[in-house]
Amino acid sequence: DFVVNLLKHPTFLDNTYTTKFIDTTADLFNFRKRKDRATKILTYIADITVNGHPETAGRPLPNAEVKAPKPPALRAEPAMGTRNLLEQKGPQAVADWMRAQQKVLLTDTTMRDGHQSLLATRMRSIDMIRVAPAYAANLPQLFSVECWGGATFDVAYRFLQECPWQRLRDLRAAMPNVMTQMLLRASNGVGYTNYPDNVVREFVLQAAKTGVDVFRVFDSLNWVENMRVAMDAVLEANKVCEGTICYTGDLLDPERSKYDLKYYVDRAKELKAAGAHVLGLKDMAGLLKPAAARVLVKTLKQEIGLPIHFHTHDTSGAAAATVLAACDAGVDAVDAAMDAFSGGTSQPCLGSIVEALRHTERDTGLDIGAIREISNYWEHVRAQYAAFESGTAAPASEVYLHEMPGGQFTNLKAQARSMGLEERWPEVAQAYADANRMFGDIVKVTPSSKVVGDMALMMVAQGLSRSQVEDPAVDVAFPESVVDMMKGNLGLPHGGWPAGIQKKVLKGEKPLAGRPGESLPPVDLDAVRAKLLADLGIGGDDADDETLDDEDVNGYLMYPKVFMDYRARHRLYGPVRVLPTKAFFYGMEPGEEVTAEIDAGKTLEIRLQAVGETTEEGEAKVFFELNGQPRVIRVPNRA
Ligand code: BTN
Ligand code: 3PY
Ligand code: ZN
Repeated sequence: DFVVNLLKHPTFLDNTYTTKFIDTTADLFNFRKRKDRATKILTYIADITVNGHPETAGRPLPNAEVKAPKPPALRAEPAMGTRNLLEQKGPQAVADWMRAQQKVLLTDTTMRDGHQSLLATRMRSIDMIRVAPAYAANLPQLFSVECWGGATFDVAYRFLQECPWQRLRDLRAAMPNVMTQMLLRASNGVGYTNYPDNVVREFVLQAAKTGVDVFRVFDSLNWVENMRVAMDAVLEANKVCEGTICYTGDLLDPERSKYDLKYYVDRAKELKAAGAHVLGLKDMAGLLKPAAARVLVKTLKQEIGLPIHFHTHDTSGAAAATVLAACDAGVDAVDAAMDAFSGGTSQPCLGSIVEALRHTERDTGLDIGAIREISNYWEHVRAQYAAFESGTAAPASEVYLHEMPGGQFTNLKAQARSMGLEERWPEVAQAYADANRMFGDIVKVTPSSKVVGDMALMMVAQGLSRSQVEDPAVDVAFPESVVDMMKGNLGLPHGGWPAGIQKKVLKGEKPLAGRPGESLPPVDLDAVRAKLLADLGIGGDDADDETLDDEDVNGYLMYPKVFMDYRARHRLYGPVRVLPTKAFFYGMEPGEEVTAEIDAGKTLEIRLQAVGETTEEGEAKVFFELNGQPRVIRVPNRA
């Protein structure tokens, strides 16, 4: 063992060792049996094959006919795109260029909001990275590819057992000519509550460094004051700052005058003053109707002068009409999802928007054949994720009642199902609307939407009406998230919180006076790094070849427990991100063979031979062939 350790030691291999090397290099004496990455991956497959994946148990299986997705052929060398412009001339030049275009610019959201809204954010990196070169080569005229942020960050660590930063890095490398775009919840980072200012700043700088070009920054209460730290960091990184207003209510409804034209123009002016290069208009629930879009886009174009990037969801089925109305009114860029990931709670259909605008003065110039090929790929990808389909089959005008964001809708439905409330969904929808009014008619988007959702589920589960919840004489144990929001930890909504409900929730405790970030002490980043190194045992004996980089520290700061759990599982299972999606979620069948590229050019050919009997100790023996060599893996049989 000693000799093996010695021969493999980098210092030895480098020829930089001295005679003192053996005395001073403690890890040479660490003979604990280490598992290599291939063994760890086999352990994962064995575990899933024997015990099933906790997330797909009891859910629909992919159709047996489903074939592995095959990315389209590359039609050309990647032509110059928006990313080249950003690199060469900077973010203001990108904004100027946008305004000078007659064509409508398109962002493809498939790799972020598309699967976040249709498949509970479960799309794995490998399915994105494999098609990314086809975007670069075949659709270089896209404005951007939204592929990071929102819920994708924590879901990657938490449920997909992969590093979100690595996804970004790989996508960036595979698509060097098209801008990547992320969704950033301003002071909430990619989390659910406000973080200290220096954590937000570091996160943005790291995201820019790893590969984000366009930052869509929004605040869940449209409080621009609470967006400055994030926006300033984007400006500091010299990336495109898309300062974003969230749309809610109904612009043309005189009864919803809280969110009238003046409200949006005022917010947009604040965002421009805060340094936004682009004005984002984020209709996260798909509430903006065509006639209102005409008025809103036209007015914002006139009054603000920034290029406008419109985002919506097709929950109602009417989103394409709104997008086309926005195009008529002069919107500069719009979001859409590739056909196979469009519609419903996702974005409207990219190919259809391209076709609708063809031969008009706003023709997008995108190659519809290339779109079809990429969408065909996505269709096969989507089929692998049958377990995560929500089963929502038709457009729903009910969205105008509850106003739930597309990304939340399917999640809340699943939550309701797990609480045995699925049959009572219409009540949940009504309670969501009631809770919103009770909180003063607020913007509902992550994380404020989650708070309203928590409240609504509680009201239905406990049979509480809005007036009972508001009644000081009725005892209510409010959800944690509601208390947090009423304390001011998500910031301030337009017009403040209704005094009555705030008083009842806080039980006499005083709410925060200012911006949460002001009162959160900065995190000592060096101390966090040192603690992490110690907790993970890096540099010590039992951490194998683990490392800790700046990306990891930033991941930990967003989600300490989620990150640590991810690292613990990584020790057991290794880089399972390289597995094909079906094997990852369902394990393998005897006789089945998969290929996994563990490093560039280094592949594992994995064949499952048989699942053997379970030993007296409760361990199942699983027989593999790895690159032609027999391997037996034992895993606990928990089934
Ligand atoms: C999770 O759901 O906890 C993350 C996905 C991977 C978890 C693996 S699946 C096999 C093993 N059994 C579990 O319950 N968790 C791990
Ligand atoms: C998110 O914050 O994840 C959203 O998609 C909000 O719309
Ligand atoms: Zn969205």
